[in-house]
Amino acid sequence: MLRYELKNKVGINGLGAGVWNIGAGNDPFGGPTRDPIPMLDRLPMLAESGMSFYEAHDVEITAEMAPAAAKLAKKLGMKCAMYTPSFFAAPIFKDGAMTSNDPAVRKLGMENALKAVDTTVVLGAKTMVFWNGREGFDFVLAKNGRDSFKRLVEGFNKVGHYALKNYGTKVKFAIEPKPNEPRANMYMANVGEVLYLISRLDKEVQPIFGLNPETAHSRIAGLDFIWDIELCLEAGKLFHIHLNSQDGQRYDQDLPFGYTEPLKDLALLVVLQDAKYAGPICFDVKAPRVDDPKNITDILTVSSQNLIWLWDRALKVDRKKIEQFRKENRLTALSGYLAQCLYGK
Ligand code: GLO
Ligand code: MG
Repeated sequence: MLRYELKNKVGINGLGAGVWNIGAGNDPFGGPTRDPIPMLDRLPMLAESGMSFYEAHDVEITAEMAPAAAKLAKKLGMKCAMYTPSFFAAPIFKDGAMTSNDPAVRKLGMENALKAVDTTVVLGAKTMVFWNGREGFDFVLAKNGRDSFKRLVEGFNKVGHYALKNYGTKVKFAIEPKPNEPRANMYMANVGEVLYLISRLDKEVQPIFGLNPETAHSRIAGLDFIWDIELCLEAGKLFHIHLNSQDGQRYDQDLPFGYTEPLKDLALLVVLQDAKYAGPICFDVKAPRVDDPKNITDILTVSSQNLIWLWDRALKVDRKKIEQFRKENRLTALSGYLAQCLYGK
């Protein structure tokens, strides 16, 4: 069976994707265009698409399903790259989990988070991701922002201490920033904000907290994804990565990696290669509503193919030339050199 590998990648090799990436095709204005595929049936589909890793939320692969998922994955030669407590799908979390104004909702969020730590271990994943889903606000003064920040610190501290006590450093946490959608304004909107939050956690848990930056989330905010990645690397906090692409500052599209800004994606891979990034590389893409059921995994094939082409080209980028262009202050020429690496023979 084909399994994509990146040439000379340091550390963990192989690619990954979320089970939710091959969904039924809903969007905010229309229901499904494809029959939903049972979650466990999605694992062989990811494997057949060349993925070495799968990712899932607790509402997709529940704690009860986890032993069967782990067994099936083993049979398929796949691993779970990360697991996420869903703080955004159920109506009870409509105004957030850790930052809800309602203490009963915050309590339930915490219970789900701790349970998800246990399930992460059952699935054999080394990372649990927190995505800020509904942690935020639509109306100003709907929440007290300073209280919300304290609640996030308290919540992550609790989860961190629970993991350390029960599993040592077996499980690490990667917080995934996003500026908006589904909320008008989200807490943990960008990489800098999350790094600051981590710096306010208890000293003992800080080492097990890092980030999972996603290409589209930086681009929705008009921020440069490469700098976001460099900042995480500088802080030693690039625990995980979600690759995709985004066509401008609009709703979150989860398009195939490499589709909209290949030159920037090439430069991103140069940065990852030079930093010897050893963690997993996973896609967070969404099979579009218009794709027919039989082509549902095309988005993974296209993303993987683009990544491999760009990765190989990135390996050939002459780093000495980049240095030379910087020295001579020929920055437009540097951009032309990158274009040559991308488009030239
Ligand atoms: C949505 C996010 C979401 C997270 C996921 C992590 O915009 O990208 O899909 O990546 O909840 O498991
Ligand atoms: Mg994501």
